[in-house]
Amino acid sequence: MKNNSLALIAWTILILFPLGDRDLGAEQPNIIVIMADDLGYGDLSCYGATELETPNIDKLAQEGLRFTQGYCSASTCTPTRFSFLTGKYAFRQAGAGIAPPNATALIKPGTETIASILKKAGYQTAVIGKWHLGLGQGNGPDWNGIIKPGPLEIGFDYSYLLPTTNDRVPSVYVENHRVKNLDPNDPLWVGKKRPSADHPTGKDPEVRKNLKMDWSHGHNMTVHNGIGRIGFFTGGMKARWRDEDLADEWVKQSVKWIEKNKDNPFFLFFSSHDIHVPRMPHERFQGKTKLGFRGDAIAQLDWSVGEIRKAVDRLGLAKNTLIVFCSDNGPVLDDGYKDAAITKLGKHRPAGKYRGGKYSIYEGGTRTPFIVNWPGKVSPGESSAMVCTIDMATSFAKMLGQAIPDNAFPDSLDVHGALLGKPNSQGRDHLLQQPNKGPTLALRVGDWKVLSYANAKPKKHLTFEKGPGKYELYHLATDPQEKTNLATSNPAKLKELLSQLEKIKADGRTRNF
Ligand code: NG6
Ligand code: CA
Repeated sequence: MKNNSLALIAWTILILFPLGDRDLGAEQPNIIVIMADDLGYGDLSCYGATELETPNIDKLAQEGLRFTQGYCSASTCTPTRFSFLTGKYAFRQAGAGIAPPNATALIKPGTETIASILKKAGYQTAVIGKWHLGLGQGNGPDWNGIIKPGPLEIGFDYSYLLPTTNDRVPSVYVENHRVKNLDPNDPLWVGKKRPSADHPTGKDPEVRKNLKMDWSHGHNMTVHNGIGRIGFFTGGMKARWRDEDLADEWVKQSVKWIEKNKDNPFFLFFSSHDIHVPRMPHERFQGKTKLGFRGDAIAQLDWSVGEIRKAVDRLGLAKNTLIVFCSDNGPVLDDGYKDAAITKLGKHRPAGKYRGGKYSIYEGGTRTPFIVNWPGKVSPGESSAMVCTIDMATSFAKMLGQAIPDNAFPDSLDVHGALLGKPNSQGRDHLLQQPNKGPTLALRVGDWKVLSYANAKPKKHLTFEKGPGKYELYHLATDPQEKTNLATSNPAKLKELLSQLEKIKADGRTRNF
């Protein structure tokens, strides 16, 4: 009898509170991931920059947790974003390097993503800003029709996109499945070849003379808004944006979307184009710093962060909103335009004390600003836990008690304790770092790091800071600047790390490394 009533109580509890995917005790904070573009470890005043000020991001850091060993998983955009969304290292995925203007959707419908798992956990989900993960299928996006698959097919409820990059055509917004403001009588064409002999390009001396910003390499095909671009496009005149207005637009659309979704848990991927080239911030930011347009674009990014926080505060959501600030790859100065990033650099060190930057597998390529802020939940301070943008998918799912399908997020580790600054929590003990594409890879295990250039056929401008030889080995704790290559003097360590690297490559997942 006693046993029966106990069983009855147990069943009643189970019916009322099913032990399903959701841990009912878990809170469901709104999650906003702000990902900057090409922002280096040393580019913010809260990370030691002295030549410019980033008050809003500094405040986010002061009131939150600032990581000194926060990483993105690659030193270019597409692979980092691919991994952030799918929890899978990009080198495992064919075609996950920098996506060209007409690239088709890299992440196939049905793939579990950070957005789809949060949707399952009851979140409304949106991506606003840079996409650069391809759209559509077959011969490329149907720019004049329904553009799919894209974010809406992999877990996002809403998308408002810069489809590729701000230096790649087409210079339009894609809202959900369509180019915004496209006049059907003025169709948009996007291609690799000059459409006609009289189509003006950035190479034509007469055109070049009058450019708003001159190019230094590449970026000399179609000219739009006085700036040469990668790729060609015609038409869609009413749909075209101005570079100067992009940041305002991301903020405006995000605030609108947050207002609309304030009553349910939401996940916003705020994907800023700042400070990617062409750095052409709004007129009100031009000249705001002494670092030229690169610094002014950082000021604009800082403003965007402030505006998002203001909206969250105004709507009374601050206490229930977890904000992560990160970057998609390390810094670069001349990435194809003459914007004075080098001549006005002065004492500023975009990668802080680290070696390398964008395109490189030295620390500067992937060790980037990483801040977690959740008032009342994440104690302010500094963390030296090793965390990576690739970990957010698993970590947020675990934080929410949401079950992860077995084949999902193979390289994404549960570091939610470290992200929230929980006592005795640990970050990663290892991390693979890649440039744009393999086979060049680096693996950090604890304080050791191996860089492998085996089989690499580096392209000219993508080999920024490649050292000599096939392998490099560094002890980061004593040599954070990766100056003393120990590959020859410590062959045992080299062998150990290389075999761990091979294991991660062969296993297809690192969850159980
Ligand atoms: C490179 C571009 C560079 C930038 C990069 C992608 C040239 C010469 N260089 O190929 O300007 O667009 O691709 O940057 O065209 S990323 O941050 O989106 O990965
Ligand atoms: Ca980038």
